[in-house]
This record gives sequence, C-alpha cells and structure tokens, in this order.
Amino acid sequence: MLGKFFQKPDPELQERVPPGQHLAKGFPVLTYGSTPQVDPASWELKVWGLAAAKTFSWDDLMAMPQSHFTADFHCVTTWSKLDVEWIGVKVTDFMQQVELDPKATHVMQHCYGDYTTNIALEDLLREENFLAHSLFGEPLPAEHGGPLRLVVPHLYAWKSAKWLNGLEFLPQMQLGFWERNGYHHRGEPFAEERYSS
Ligand SMILES: Nc1nc2c(c(=O)[nH]1)N[C@H]1C(S)=C(S)[C@@H](COP(=O)(O)O)O[C@H]1N2
Ligand SMILES: [Mo]
Repeated sequence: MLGKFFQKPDPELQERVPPGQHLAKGFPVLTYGSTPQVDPASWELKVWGLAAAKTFSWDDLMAMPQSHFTADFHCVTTWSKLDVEWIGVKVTDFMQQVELDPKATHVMQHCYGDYTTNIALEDLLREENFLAHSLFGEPLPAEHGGPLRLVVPHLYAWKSAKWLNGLEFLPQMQLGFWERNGYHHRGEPFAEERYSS
C-alpha cells in the first residue's frame, strides 16, 4: 500500500495514458501567439467550401442540444490530463444543420487569431467530438479557447482548435499550421503520430 502522498496510477488509468505521455498537474495552457478576446455577442462560426455556406451565431449554437461529456486530453509536448469535463454541442448534432457536398473528405479548422489545423472528415464526425463552451462547469476561459473550441479526444490536442470560427470542407487534405511545421497530418496519440516523417 502506497502512502496517500504517493500517486501510482492504477493499471486502468495507466492504460489511458498514451506512450511517451505523463499526467499533468492542473490544466496547462498551450497557445501559439496571443489569446483572442471574443465576445459571444459578436462570435460566429462559418462553414464553407464543399458545404452550403452558412454562418452560425452564439444563439444558434445554444439552441442546439447541449451535452455534458468527460474526455482525456493529450498534448503532443508529452502531457496528458484525464477526465476533463466539458459542456457543448456534439459535432454530429451540429452537422445535422450543415449541408455537405458528398465530395468533402477533409476539413480545415479556422480560428480567431488565425491558427489552423486539418482533420479528416471521418475523424471529425465522431460521436465523442464536441463544440465545447464550458470547462469544469464554468464558461470556457479565454486561454482555453473560450467562448468556443473544438474537442477531439482521440487525436493529440493540437487538433482541438481553440477560438474556433470556421470549418472549411475540402476535397483532399490540406495541412494546417503545425502540420506544415513538421507535425503529423493525423496525430493519433496511442500510435504516437507526433511528427511527419
Ligand atoms: N487556436 C488555437 N488552438 C489551439 C492551439 C493554439 O495555439 N491556437 N494550441 C493547440 C495545442 S498544441 C494544444 S495542446 C491545445 C491546448 O489547449 P489548452 O490550452 O486548453 O490546454 O490547444 C490546441 N488548440
Ligand atoms: Mo499541444
């Protein structure tokens, strides 16, 4: 029996920590550049490309079904945080209101502040992905991507765009910011897809 001041992750937790990752204390912030300050009143989310162009307001988003969800979070810089609690709109629910062209296979996430990250359409359209606006029961803080970010738990967290304001649907893969700068195009943490080779 270990003392209460030592923490040895039990085997079930250990299984949830991908290779080369360790558990973070607290919830670190990882941002390239400065933190955009976006007011929900002026916030918008646009879809375009191989989808009927549409702009969603904050009220549009709040009128969609809201879900609580808990997910693990893995940053490629080797920290992970288990059991992060979010509230938001399921990507699959949101996509009911998007008219997709069947030729769309890939998506570019665009953000306030100009960060981009790419994701395959099938990686975006998973039940466990969310447009999140609350973190541990509070409005999502600006440094963690508030008012709204994407959460894609099955990929490294650079695929979870903070301050999301656009989804561009594409007929083939294009690379986003980190992907053009040496990171893997997909980024699956259990396969350690960290860098492009
Ligand atoms: N717009 C934007 N989204 C972003 C980033 C960023 O710099 N800008 N950093 C990414 C990276 S590398 C990680 S690990 C997570 C960090 O999220 P957090 O700051 O809430 O921990 O956000 C991702 N989404
Ligand atoms: Mo990251």
